[in-house]
Amino acid sequence: MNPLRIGMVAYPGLGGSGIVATELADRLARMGHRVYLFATERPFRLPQESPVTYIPVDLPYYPVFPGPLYTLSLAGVLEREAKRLGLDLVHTHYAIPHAAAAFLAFGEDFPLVHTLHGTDVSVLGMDPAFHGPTRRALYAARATTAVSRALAREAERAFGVKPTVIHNAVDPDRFFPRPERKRLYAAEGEWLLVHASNFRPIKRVPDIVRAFAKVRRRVEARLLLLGKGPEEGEAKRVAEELGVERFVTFYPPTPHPEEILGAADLFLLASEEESFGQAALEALASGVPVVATAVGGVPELITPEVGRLVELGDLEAFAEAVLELLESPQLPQLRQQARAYAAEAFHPEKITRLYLEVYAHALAGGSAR
Ligand code: GMT
Repeated sequence: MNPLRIGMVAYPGLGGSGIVATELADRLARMGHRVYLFATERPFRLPQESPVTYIPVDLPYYPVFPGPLYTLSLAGVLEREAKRLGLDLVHTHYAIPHAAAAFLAFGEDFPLVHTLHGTDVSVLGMDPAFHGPTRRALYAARATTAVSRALAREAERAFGVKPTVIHNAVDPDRFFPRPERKRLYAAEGEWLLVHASNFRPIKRVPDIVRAFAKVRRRVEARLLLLGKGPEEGEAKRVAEELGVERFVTFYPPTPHPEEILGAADLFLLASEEESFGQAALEALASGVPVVATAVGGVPELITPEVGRLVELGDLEAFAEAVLELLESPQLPQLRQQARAYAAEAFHPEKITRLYLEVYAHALAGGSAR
């Protein structure tokens, strides 16, 4: 394929959709494509030396409006810059409001690709305030993709589109085992259990603390909660109530989660909704088996060779699964399997090729339906 001029639209913050978009943009640019990343801030995961060009989306303030008009500002900058830069296609990540903004900017006569990530379909996508314009925009696009088969099914029901399933990628040269770092986070003889997220209610961080308290009754362990968000206070309160606060470390978001993940013994994910689970994939690549709730697309990622799945809300089963793995003589083998599986099945080169196939389909006049 000849080098393309690609406009990528993403949220720049700590969310998984922004990480996926930024890493894809970086990889495509390193392959020789010209990639322009549109966001309200420079994405925190975009390396300084990246060949990707960051295009700021300004949010002009006018007192007549009740708030900044992000959708309209994005549409304006996309329309203007696409002409100036001669973009071949625009690829948005997270449909709300990115799909509608791109539709406003280009209508149907431009190659638009939209990647659905999760709550843009299940929560915000179902909100009557956003559903109509989002459905219209997705339906008119040349292609949509979804990060799991579970999410693709949900999107088909919600919006009538047929997304191509492309799982997320992980870079095995960045996420790899770092057992020598474990002593930085856990005392001698303690197992190190890690969770990383934006601590939103759907992540059920307090449930992780409750399950951890059960684990602590049987083995020496430390829980490291990496991230920040609305449930941090509740997670601290539960840790105090259960008397395990001394063994729970709250660690602020870092641009280098690989340094912590690589040191862990297990990764824990107790979400009530999860279309994929990017942090769990990063843990696997770091050689860290995962215990997770069997929701959304998580079963597409966590197989018995690399972790355990439990029913949502069954904290007894969650703690038992953690203990079973910690006490299993198979744990070193699971670690190796996790690493090999993530590095092979979710390698960025493989995933980037799949996106390029979707681009080719969009450029050839394809349809999202
Ligand atoms: O959909 C969201 O809740 C936000 C989004 C994000 O930006 O973090 O998360 C989703 O996209 C990630 C990247 O594809 C997935 O790894 C997460 O599983 C997914 N979150 C949910 O489905 C709750």
